Amino acid sequence: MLDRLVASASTYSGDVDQLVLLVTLIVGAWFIAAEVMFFWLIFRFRAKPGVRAQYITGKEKNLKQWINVPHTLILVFDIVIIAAAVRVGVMVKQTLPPADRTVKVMSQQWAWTFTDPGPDNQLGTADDIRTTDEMHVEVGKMYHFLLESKDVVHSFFVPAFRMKQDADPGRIYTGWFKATKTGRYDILCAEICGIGHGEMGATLVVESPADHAAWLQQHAADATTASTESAPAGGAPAESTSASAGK
Ligand SMILES: [Cu+2]
Repeated sequence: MLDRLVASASTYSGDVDQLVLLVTLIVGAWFIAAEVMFFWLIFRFRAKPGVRAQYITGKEKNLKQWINVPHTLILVFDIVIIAAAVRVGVMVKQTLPPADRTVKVMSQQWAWTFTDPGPDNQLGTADDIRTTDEMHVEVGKMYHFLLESKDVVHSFFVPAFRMKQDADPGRIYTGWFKATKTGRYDILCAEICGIGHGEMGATLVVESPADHAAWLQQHAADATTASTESAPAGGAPAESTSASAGK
C-alpha cells in the first residue's frame, strides 16, 4: 500500500510498512470512535431550556465503565503495537545477518562518501572504489555498512529501504540491508546538520549482477591506476567519483 507512494526495495521494507499500517489502523479506529462519541455527547446533552445540568462525581460504578473498558482495551492494543514494533526493530537493528559485501558510508557537512571494497571484496585495498553522493550496490546481495560522521550528527536515510540510522562523530555504526529491486533511489540526511542539510542528498543505484560487475570493473581499474600513480607506498585508495570516472 505504502509502496505506491515510496518504492519498497529491501527485504525488510514490507515489514516496516505493515507496522506503520497496523499503528495507523489501530490509532485511527480509536480516533474515530473517540470523536464520534465526543460529538454525540455534545449534541445529546446540549443546553436545553428548563433542564438543569447534572452533577456527576465520576464515582458511580456504571459511569466509571466508560473509563475502565476503553482504558483496558487501549492497553491491550498497546501491547499488540509494542510486540509488532519490537519484532521489526530486532530484525532491522539488532540482528546482523552475515554479509556478502561490506561498504563504508561517511557523512559530513554536506555530502556522502561511499567506499566499495572493489572486485577483491576487501576494504582498505588498492581497488577500493570511493564515490561521492552516489552509491552502487548489487540487488539480492547482503550488505553491511559501516557508518561514520566527520563532523556533526547526520542520519543515513534510504526511504526505499525503510532504513534510517544516525551517524555520530567518533562512532562507527554497523547496519545491514539487502536490496530486492533494481533502480535509482534517494539517499537523504534525516538529521538537521547545518545550513546545507537540505542539499545533503545522494543517489542509491541498485544494479543487476551483470551491471554491477561492469561498474566494479570500470571503476576499480580507475582506482588502482590512480592509487599507483599518487601513492607509491600503496597508501590510501584514490578517489574516483562516479560523475567523473563514469564517462
Ligand atoms: Cu547531514
